[in-house]
Amino acid sequence: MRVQIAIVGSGPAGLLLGQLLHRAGIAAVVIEQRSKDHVLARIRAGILEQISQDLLDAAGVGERMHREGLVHHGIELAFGGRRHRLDLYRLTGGRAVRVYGQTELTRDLMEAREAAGLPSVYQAAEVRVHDFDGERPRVTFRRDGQRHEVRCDFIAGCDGYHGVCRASVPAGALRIYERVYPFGWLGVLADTPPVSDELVYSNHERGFALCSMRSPTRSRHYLQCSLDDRAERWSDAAFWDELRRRLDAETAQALVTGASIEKSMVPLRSFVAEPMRFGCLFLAGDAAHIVPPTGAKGLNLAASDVRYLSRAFIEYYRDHSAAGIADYSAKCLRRVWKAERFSWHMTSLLHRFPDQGEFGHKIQEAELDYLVHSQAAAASLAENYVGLPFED
Ligand code: RFL
Ligand code: PHB
Repeated sequence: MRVQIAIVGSGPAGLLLGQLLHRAGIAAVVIEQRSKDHVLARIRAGILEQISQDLLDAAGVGERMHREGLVHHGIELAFGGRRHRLDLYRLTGGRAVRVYGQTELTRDLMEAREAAGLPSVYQAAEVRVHDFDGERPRVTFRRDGQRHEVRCDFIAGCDGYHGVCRASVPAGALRIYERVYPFGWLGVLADTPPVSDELVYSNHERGFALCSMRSPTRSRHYLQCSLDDRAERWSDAAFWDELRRRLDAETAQALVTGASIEKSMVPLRSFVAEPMRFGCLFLAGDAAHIVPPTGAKGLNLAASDVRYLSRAFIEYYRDHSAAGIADYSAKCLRRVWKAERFSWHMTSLLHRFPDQGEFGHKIQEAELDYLVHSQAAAASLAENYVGLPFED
């Protein structure tokens, strides 16, 4: 098989890139190691910045997001037994975020790809990328016992943190920056109404908690937990009890409990691999960087990489210019590091760290108090939360 772009991975980054390229008349194939159902069963992110929404519109898949996604004009911070609202809309001069689950967005993109009859390979085994430092890169894989080869101009490595693309780059060519946090998040999805119209981020002495949602009838909650904890060890009753204890009285009272649909644990990590391009191989999304989920930036950063990458490819084929390709890594990384900073900062502000001591706790309290009483501090958080503007 011969295509212009071989996309490895059918997460949000790979699928969105495929759709944007298709609309520009560029031929791509998506190669994914898992099944469609497996990809769709992963419950992950839930908050879309405006730029991610705009990109879904540009890809022609925004219709259901506009219909079903919930626009949020604010978030709530709970600490010291009270809830404080940050009015994102007012603080940013009219910007907001939209609650729309990664599962839904992935489904919309998969359906659009299928409807357009675009080539995708699911359950591809032994996916390997070759010769990306030359001019004839290839991707090989096995499917139904047969070996396949895709020849292409460029490879887009959209295969997530554990993927094969970053791992195939010679170690000396990569610089890794990493911070592993001494805790994880335990997440529960349930068909219960959300506690509030907006997300509640809670800093509590027992640990961080987040009350989020997927719809007016489906809630998503998280608890800070220790790294050696396991989701299976938590009964639904134990989860709801612990969540209630970490919320202010008003929120705790509004909490409606019910059977969980999904329960999972995720460790928290900050990670950046530099650069994001090696010859004809481009890394995008989680393949290149990870943020702790506290700032809701993971999925949005994947979308922002794809925006730069799709433009670079379109410029290359339409205008015969390699400028976007040459700038890809540097442009992405400027945005990536700002999101890394914000995600690290939100994580540091809201979680209890084993070694923070009384001093560290007092500093957190002071900063939270500053945030809700200073227009300047609140505006800075709000600007980052709704997403920094693009610098093209
Ligand atoms: P994805 O979604 O991981 O997709 C990568 C795809 O590549 C496939 N793959 C391969 N395909 C072919 N060959 C190989 N060798 C392959 N290896 C892997 C995988 O099966 C997969 O289908 O990366 P992408 O597209 O960059 O999208 C990024 C987002 O998924 C990610 O940033 C967010 O979901 C991060 N994240 C969260 N972000 C938030 O903003 N809020 C959250 O609440 C939130 N929760 C999460 C998360 C990430 C998690 N991970 C990665 C463990 C919860 C979890 C559990
Ligand atoms: C989610 O709904 O899964 C979610 C929302 C906000 C975050 C992280 C996760 O900061």
